[in-house]
Amino acid sequence: MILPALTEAKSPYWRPIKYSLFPPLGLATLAAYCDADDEITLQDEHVETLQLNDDPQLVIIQVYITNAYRAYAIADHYRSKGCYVCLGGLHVTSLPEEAMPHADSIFIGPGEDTFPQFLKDLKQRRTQKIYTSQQRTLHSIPPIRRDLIRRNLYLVPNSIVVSRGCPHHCDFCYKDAFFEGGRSFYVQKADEALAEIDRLPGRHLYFLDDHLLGDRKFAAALFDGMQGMNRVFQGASTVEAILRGNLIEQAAAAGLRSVFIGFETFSNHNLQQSNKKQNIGKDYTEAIRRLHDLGIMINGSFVFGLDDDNEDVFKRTVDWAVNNGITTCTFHILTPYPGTALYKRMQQQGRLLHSNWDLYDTRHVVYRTNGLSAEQLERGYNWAYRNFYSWRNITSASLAHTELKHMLKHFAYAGGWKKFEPLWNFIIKTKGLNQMLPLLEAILSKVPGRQTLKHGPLQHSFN
Ligand code: B12
Ligand code: SF4
Repeated sequence: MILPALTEAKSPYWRPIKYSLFPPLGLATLAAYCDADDEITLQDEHVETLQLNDDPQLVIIQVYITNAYRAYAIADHYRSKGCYVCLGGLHVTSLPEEAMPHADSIFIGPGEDTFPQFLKDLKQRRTQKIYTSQQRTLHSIPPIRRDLIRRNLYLVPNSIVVSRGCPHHCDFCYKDAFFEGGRSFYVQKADEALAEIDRLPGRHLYFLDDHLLGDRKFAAALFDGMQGMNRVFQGASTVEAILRGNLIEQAAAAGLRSVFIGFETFSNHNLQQSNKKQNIGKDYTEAIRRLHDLGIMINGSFVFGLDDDNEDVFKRTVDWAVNNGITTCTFHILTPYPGTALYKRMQQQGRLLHSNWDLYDTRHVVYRTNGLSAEQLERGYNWAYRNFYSWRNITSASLAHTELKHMLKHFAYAGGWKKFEPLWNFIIKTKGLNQMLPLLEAILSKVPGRQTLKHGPLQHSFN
């Protein structure tokens, strides 16, 4: 099983630490369907040199848009040796015709139904060329084969997903294309998710779900079950879910210490055009206040290059993020991924500049822009990263908090993430990454925020 490196691995943008965060969870999920005595190796090119001199019976490759060319080359290599090659993942689902010549079988959509079916077919020597996911459920799936993951190579070995997809339909997102033809948002049973959490050593968890608070009933049961498990965790949510009801308080009580939020843009026109309905008319600053009162750090995500953007969007965004005490920011240049509604719209308008997938990495402009030139957009994007992560702004943003502990955590987290690259590279080389986990857990420890002090019961589960 192989996760080929994203092409970015050979570019000046490459940050080894970013790609040593999470193990290949998708492949480890699929491995669980193999027989216990099958001999499996799971290779992740982001953290190790691939060994391609073997002759396995079966080769499983996960294809993202910016590792597609590398994935096809590896697939061709194994097919020339007579191995059976399967390709699947987001990019194969978007462009099956492109992937097909490089594989014996391709897989469209999530693999929890198609992969076990394929394994049965393989045993009976009647495999098909295309497998399309139809039954969408996470109920009673076998435990992820975490034994295949070399934990010491990752900063966050405990990544976990307890749902698939998302209830929303933003037009730039892969989600609708990937889940076409079936349910596009579904969750595990809460007790099965809790059992998976129980199997993970240590305290820290990173939920990779698109929207951890997306199914309120499930999320409430999950957070309820996590009370007293002594975990600290990170995850993603929308502004809307944070503002509604008291789910976010339950998440904080269960150990949520940092949340990824897609703010994307401050323009209503941009939100409407992107079909990001859940953000329209929502009070971003109120959501931030609520999170900060709970001592939760924020990773804000922003997209540049939407049609209503002009040259001042970069400064406005950075200033807003700093003034509002956002801990880390992820900036993206709008990227029309094949299969998305955005891609179709741009294609109809003749705005796509090329199909060099290596450059579809949210760092390059691959479409004809509207309010900004391509050069302004790329320059502004790079400026925003440099400026937001300047020591000056890291300090100013830290000082936006009311609690001293939150200020210090913010400073350590943002500075540690962006300012010590050579140190991270050294730690990666000496294979000591997971020894840094206690430090991360300490940074994610509880801040006695204003809200939490008011409510007695929330206080004692975690510290
Ligand atoms: C973790 C993650 C990362 C990690 C990836 C490392 C890793 N080891 O996986 C890191 C931090 C490196 C990363 C970086 C980026 N990411 Co990212 N990331 C994710 C995230 C949050 C989770 C992936 C995951 O583990 N999912 C859970 C597992 C269970 O699902 P899965 O991997 O898809 O596998 C299932 C199926 O795809 C299928 N399958 C997969 N392969 C195969 C193969 C076969 C043979 C079969 C049968 C089935 C199959 O079966 C699996 C089980 O159902 C996803 C969002 C998401 N929810 O998936 C975004 C996501 C993949 N990232 C995305 C983006 C845009 C990026 C960045 C460009 C962002 C940036 N500007 O930095 C970069 C670079 C990526 C690139 N250049 O392409 C987009 C990709 C869009 C696209 N069309 O490719 C996603 C979908 C987020 C989004 N909502 O837009 N990312
Ligand atoms: S909320 Fe996020 S994951 Fe959901 S559709 Fe929009 S961009 Fe995709």
